[in-house]
Amino acid sequence: SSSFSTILTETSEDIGMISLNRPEVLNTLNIRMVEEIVQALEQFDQDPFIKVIVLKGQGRAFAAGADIDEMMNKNSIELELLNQFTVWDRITWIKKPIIGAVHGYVLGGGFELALCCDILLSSDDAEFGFPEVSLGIMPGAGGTQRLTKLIGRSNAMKLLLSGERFSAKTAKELGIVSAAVPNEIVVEEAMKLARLLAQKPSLSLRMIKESVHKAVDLPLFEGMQAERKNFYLLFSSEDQKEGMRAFKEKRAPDFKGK
Ligand code: CO8
Repeated sequence: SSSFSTILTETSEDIGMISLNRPEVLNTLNIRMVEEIVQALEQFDQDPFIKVIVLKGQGRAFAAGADIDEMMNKNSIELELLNQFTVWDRITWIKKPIIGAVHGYVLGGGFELALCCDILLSSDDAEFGFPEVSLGIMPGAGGTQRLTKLIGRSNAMKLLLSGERFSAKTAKELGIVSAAVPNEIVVEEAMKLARLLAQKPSLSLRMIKESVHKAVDLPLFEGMQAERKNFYLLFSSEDQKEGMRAFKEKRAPDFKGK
């Protein structure tokens, strides 16, 4: 949409792509940019023709963190009243799969944005890290929570307390990214995966995504109850009937997304 000034959006068939576009400052996330990213996510989420969303950065980085210029002179009360993280919270409500294709610097708030993606693919030259500690602050957009739930307390402590940058190879070993591939093909790989997911019945994708999020948030028993309800719900979809009928008839299913 042309109303955005800090990001680019485009569609490729049923895939929506969002590109962070302040390359001259390594896509540092100012308030405007976060608002635009979230608006674009919501627009794609509401668009019936879009099935999967890909998020990436233009230039030599995914994002080098929050905009230090914008933060440096703020005080606690200004931040409390600004309440900027409610915008971030809206990412939690996006129902369609978000695939992050990251490269170059993935730091601070940029890393937190990457951790909001459902699947992360990385270029093999990407550098990750939470440098906040060296600025006298700490992550504020979910970094301490999401990273810890993803890789466990000990590894998260080391990375968050030291602020050290680490490689895509380490990110792969820690399970932060599902693959690290050459820079030239990271977006292509993300699109390939997006196209694969886009062929699946979208209600299944939706219920699976929701259930995996519950697994992160809830105790096992409650997560199991939530999973079961979503499982039952899918038996009201036409795609469930079609999927199983196609299996029996030994033909390819024709999913309608309902
Ligand atoms: N904020 C503001 N400007 C930045 C930032 C940033 N985070 N990162 C880079 N820039 C600017 C540089 O100042 C520079 O501008 P100029 O040309 O005017 O000097 C331009 O981007 C290019 O950067 P460099 O010249 O420094 O490029 P290098 O390749 O030499 O270095 C680095 C790249 C290593 C990424 C380096 O720029 C760097 O260390 N950047 C800061 C990284 C950082 O500390 N990030 C964490 C910020 S704090 C944070 O994210 C808190 C999150 C809290 C919640 C999120 C709310 C949105």
